[in-house]
Amino acid sequence: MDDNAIVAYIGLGANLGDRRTTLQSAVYVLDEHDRIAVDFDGGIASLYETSPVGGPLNQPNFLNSVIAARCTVSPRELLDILLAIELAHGRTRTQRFAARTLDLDLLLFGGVQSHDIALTLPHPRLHERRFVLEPLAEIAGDVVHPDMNVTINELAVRRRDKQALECVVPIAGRRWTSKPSADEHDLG
Ligand code: PH2
Ligand code: MG
Ligand code: MG
Repeated sequence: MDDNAIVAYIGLGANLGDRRTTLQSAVYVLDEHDRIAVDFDGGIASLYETSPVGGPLNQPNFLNSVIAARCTVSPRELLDILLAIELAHGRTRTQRFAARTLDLDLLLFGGVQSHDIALTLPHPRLHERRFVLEPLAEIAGDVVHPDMNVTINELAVRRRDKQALECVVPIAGRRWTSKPSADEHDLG
């Protein structure tokens, strides 16, 4: 990958269907793009089970995580790629915050700030959501939020205090995207 690649952080969410398989598949499909390289060592956060925030009552729990990817596409191109991957995994859009098979949110794109109506960067709700901040802090704790000028770690701590009751529970470690390799089988 090009030296000019920018690191983007992408939030993953699913609360319908086979959530974990869908999230794994989305990560692999994204990495197949020639101008995007998912950072499989170090850039995959744990997988979390989280209670739904907002949206219709009684929707199922989410699985959430965050990944880092090195990109030589523009933020708009990346957004379109993410939307296409959502559609390929059965995403439909009905009401806002409705249950979904796959949600891919562009959280940060290097230090880019954009207040375009089609794409706001950083993601406008990143700093208020524990289901984003907890996984993001694992892989980007020292990254400074470009609008707020504080680190992701600091934002995560603030939110933990405010929303101590919101359920955000890690259910798989940072290797949750890997498929077992032949070597691991050999070790039994
Ligand atoms: N996404 C939303 C709204 N609410 N709640 C959880 N726990 N996880 C999500 O990914 C999520 C949500 C809108 O995209
Ligand atoms: Mg979302
Ligand atoms: Mg979305």
